[in-house]
Amino acid sequence: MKLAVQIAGSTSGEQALGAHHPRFYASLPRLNRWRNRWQDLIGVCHSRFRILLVGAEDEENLALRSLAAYLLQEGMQPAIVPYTDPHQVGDVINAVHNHRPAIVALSLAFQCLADNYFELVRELRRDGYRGHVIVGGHFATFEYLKILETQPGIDSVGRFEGEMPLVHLALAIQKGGDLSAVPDLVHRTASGIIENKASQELMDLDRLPFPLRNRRAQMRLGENFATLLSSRGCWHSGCSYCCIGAFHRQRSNHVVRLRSAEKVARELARLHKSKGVRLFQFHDDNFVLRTTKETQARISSLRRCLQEAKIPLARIALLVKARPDTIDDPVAADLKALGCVGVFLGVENASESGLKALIRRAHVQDTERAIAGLTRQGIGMTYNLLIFHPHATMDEINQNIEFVRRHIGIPFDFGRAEIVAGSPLERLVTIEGRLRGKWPHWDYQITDRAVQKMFEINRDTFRRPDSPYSPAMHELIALSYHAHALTRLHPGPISDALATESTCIVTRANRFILECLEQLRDLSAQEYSFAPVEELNRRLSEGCARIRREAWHLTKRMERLQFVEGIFQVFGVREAVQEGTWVSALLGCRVDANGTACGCFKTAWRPRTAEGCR
Ligand code: B12
Ligand code: SF4
Repeated sequence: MKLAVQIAGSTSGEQALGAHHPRFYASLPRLNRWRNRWQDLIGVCHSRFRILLVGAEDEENLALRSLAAYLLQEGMQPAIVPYTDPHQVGDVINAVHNHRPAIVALSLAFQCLADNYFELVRELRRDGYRGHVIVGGHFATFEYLKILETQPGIDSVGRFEGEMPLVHLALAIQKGGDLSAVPDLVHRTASGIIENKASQELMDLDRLPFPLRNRRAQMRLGENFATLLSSRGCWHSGCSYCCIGAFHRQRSNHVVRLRSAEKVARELARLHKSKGVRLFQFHDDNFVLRTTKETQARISSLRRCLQEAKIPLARIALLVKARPDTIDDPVAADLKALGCVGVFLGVENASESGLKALIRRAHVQDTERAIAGLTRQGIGMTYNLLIFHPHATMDEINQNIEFVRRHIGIPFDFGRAEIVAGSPLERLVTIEGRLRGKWPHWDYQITDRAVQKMFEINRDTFRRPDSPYSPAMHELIALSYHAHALTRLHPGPISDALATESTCIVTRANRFILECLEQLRDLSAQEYSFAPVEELNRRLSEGCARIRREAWHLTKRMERLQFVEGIFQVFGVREAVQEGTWVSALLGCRVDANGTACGCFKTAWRPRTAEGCR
């Protein structure tokens, strides 16, 4: 079994957390046993306090890695082990055996994973772990009481940002175990659950060390990839389904804090120079600020700092998140100039009533303006529609369907506004007496019966556990971002041809999904019957399998181009690649005598341009 624990034993703050070589992992248990015995013998094991950080790592988890960097800076010895699904229990238990931490710190950001984490704690305790177990993150921050009341294996909850509580907890345990002065900590004592004082101090983001990274960068969309943050919190902090506002507001008046452009540029430059990262995903809730003026000033300082750090902007590509009401033509142009190739646009609903119900404080015309501006700049987009919410109506759903039709070339997803702890929606459905389900998995009834029925059929079709719909949509989103990153980082006619094909695939896929969505809507107007639901399932299975096949083939061709260009870059003749007819033949692309992309051999029967697909 691959042991995924990553030892952070070095004193250097930027030292990578681990090696990715399989032999390194295989040798870890034995090496660690010897190291631990040796340290026990010579009595050095207490010089560095060991903490094991556990959390979902679909990619480098910035919560775990920020905490690990801070602990390391404060003289502790952190290690990270990923835990995304129950199959990884063994990895965590092995990590506990090898690292022998005094504290196991679990990041419980995702409410949907809470049960898995509770089971993990039970397993750890069954396995004999006697150290301190603390949980933190968004879900734990709000549900600390229920967690401590129902989960005897968990000793404490660190609320809000975890740097302070974790370090103070470690110091308190080292000094004998009086936890009463640990800020933002809620803990179990013999006399009951005690809620310590909230810390008065807000972390200065510029004084935090950079998150600890793996030795090698991850690959995403065929490029070396990293995630990073230029801020914490959200200036809007109001949406009904979101807990970010409460997470920051319950502690201070600062709902959003920005890192300085210098620090962001320095972190980005370090990742680019030391790990060859070219694709950066900013996980800020809103990379784009409230007003055009603020955003323009911010982007211009970021550009200046990147130029000072000698980062050629043409060699990097950025993915960011933004609210539509913050994007106009000047902002879109600035994003483009900074290297932005994709925006996760917070559309959320394409009707005025839906936006109001979700407390977005934005309008459909903002979304239309943002899409037009980003399209003019050639920046890719993707969005999500929360068509199901407590007060959704069929009229709203129809408006959303029309919106998708108007923007058929943009990959999207749709779903229900889920109840997460700390969100205004949680309060709303509780007050209205419509909360259903069992903690931590809340459910609710939609007021409009037809919409509720549509949601239920959606659960049995698009969202049934083995439905290929979600993977297909994720792959389409990735395909579209991939194409946009390709045209920026590998400009040339072949990239353009592949990007055109990507738009064609997305457009065809969206047309198909739209038809299925309409079928779903029509089913909700009829008496529920098994056969038509099964028919929709069959249609979805076949259609999504086709979409995934097409997306996969095109992705492979894009990766091949990136690979070939990578080789030619070594010899300094990267530009020659996209002009070589043998390369276009290899990749199945046709480039005409003027060097313009004009379609694809394999798909010659299809329209040759994205426009043709519409
Ligand atoms: C990046 C991200 C993702 C990535 C995950 C990357 C990874 N971890 O591998 C991806 C895109 C995969 C993702 C997916 C999902 N996400 Co998400 N995601 C985020 C996002 C935007 C940033 C998280 C982050 O890195 N923050 C930066 C770090 C530094 O801040 P932090 O996470 O708050 O961590 C600090 C504190 O929370 C605390 N802390 C954290 N852990 C611990 C542990 C201890 C012991 C202590 C003491 C403190 C502590 O200290 C940290 C440092 O100060 C957040 C929003 C946000 N602003 O945080 C949403 C967020 C966490 N996601 C959310 C959701 C709902 C989801 C999905 C369910 C969406 C969906 N419908 O599919 C999925 C679930 C994924 C899964 N694994 O099952 C919600 C969670 C709400 C909830 N309570 O459940 C959030 C809050 C977004 C929101 N506005 O509602 N997500
Ligand atoms: S959904 Fe986004 S914009 Fe709305 S409050 Fe949450 S982070 Fe802010």
